[in-house]
Amino acid sequence: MKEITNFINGEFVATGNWFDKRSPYDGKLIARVAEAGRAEVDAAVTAAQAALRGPWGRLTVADRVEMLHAVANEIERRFEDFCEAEMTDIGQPAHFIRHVDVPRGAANFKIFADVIKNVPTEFFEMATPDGRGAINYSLRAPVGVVAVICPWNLPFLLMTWKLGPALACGNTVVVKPSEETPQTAWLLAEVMQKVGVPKGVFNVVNGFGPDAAGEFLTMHPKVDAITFTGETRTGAAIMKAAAEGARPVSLEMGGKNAAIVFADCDMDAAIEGTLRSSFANCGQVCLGTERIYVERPIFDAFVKRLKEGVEKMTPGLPDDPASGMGPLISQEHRKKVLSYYRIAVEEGATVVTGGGIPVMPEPLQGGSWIQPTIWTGLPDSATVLREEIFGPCCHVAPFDTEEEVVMRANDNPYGLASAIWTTHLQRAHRMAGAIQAGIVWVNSWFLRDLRTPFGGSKQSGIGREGGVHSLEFYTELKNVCIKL
Ligand code: NAD
Ligand code: 6OD
Repeated sequence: MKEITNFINGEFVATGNWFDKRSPYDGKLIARVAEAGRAEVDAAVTAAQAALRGPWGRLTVADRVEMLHAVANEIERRFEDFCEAEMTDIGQPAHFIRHVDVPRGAANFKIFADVIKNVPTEFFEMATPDGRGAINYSLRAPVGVVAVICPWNLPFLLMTWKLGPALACGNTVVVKPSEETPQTAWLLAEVMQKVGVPKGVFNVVNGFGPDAAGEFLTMHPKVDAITFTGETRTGAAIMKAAAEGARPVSLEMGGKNAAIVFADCDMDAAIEGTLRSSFANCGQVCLGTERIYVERPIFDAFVKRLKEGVEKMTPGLPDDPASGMGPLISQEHRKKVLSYYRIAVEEGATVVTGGGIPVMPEPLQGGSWIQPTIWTGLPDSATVLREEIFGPCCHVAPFDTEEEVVMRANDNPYGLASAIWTTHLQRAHRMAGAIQAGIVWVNSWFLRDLRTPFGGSKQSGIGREGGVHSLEFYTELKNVCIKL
């Protein structure tokens, strides 16, 4: 049995308390995880604070860049280990993990190393009353100890997406992986140790959220900033924790994203894109589209083709090349998603396909498998059109005009992402401007250069990270004024 420990001040640390990590595809125990209590969280934060004053704090930008490239290279060398860990933790098809999650994780270290290497500074010359003048320039200093609170849906990608910029900017970190997906943070600790990242710079504490490792970490007075990805409700709790000591937060939270399909779209591309945007990773992607609006003349044809596509998605194990979809992360999450499946029907939905649990062969019956589901026929006020479900499901509704669909898409508490399918150039630009979301895709989905800003509007987030935008959160910008 694998035993996953914490990583504090450069050492792997077990504790007296262990919790179980079970496989999403058969429910079997795959690891036990050492839970960090208050003492371990305190030790991790204290080590991170001390490391700021140690060798790490004295490295030049060039040294840090070299170290981050070494981290990325070592992840690439151990690519198979990371894929295996991620596949067993989240149970999704290998191609998604091999082509998106793990490679993007390594890229997160390289890209932010390049960002910090190339960041310019501003410089102003000013007049002074004595005529000698002065110069002003800006310096970026690390914020300090950053708490990184991670979700389970794309664990490695979303953890490294925060670690890359945090470390590039010279901060030290304490990471709290999701209790559902502890493996890749543990492997990353081995990588950090191997490439010689100084003790205390990178720490991992395992455990749960409320009244546990997550809360102990975000409430810790020596934490200088908190970066979080997860549910909106949790983000609100973290904001409250951050208010104690007036610490900055970066929050990437839930979504209820709309895909909008115009009659002038390339239908094949729109179908392929919507199958991915609503069902990839078993619907467990914050950017996923659970609300689909289709222009009325192509509505029936679109629903028919989407249904055909969904019914071809056979569930299977990650290493089965025929698998179109893995299970949900846990039995608990399946209960939540199934409760929305019930509510949709109670509120009058037509179930186009799915709606329940698939029959799986032994030994997969203990897994949290679920049928991908399409609904039609609900008003925009229906529960499944307002609340984030985070499962493989979507509702498809017809619309008649551009103005109407903009209003309906925006009439939602979330504002993370949107996908527009059209071949009409002016309309694409109009829609991109009108939709309230942090990212608007036109004729694509989940395509983003890591140098661009990423984040949500409304209840989907606070702040933007990505490329130079990450510097706003992970550094303190200070002005230096020198009298000549
Ligand atoms: P979650 O909010 O339940 O948990 C996220 C993390 O927060 C976990 O590590 C958890 O242990 C920790 N946590 C929970 N309560 C806490 C507390 N009171 N104090 C400190 N830490 C606490 O989210 P999840 O279920 O792991 O992830 C799914 C959610 O994440 C979805 O809502 C999804 O939309 C969102 N998400 C958003 C983005 C984005 O970029 N906007 C990306 C991925 C996932
Ligand atoms: O594009 C990314 O790197 C990013 N942060 C994706 C988020 C996916 C959410 O599930």
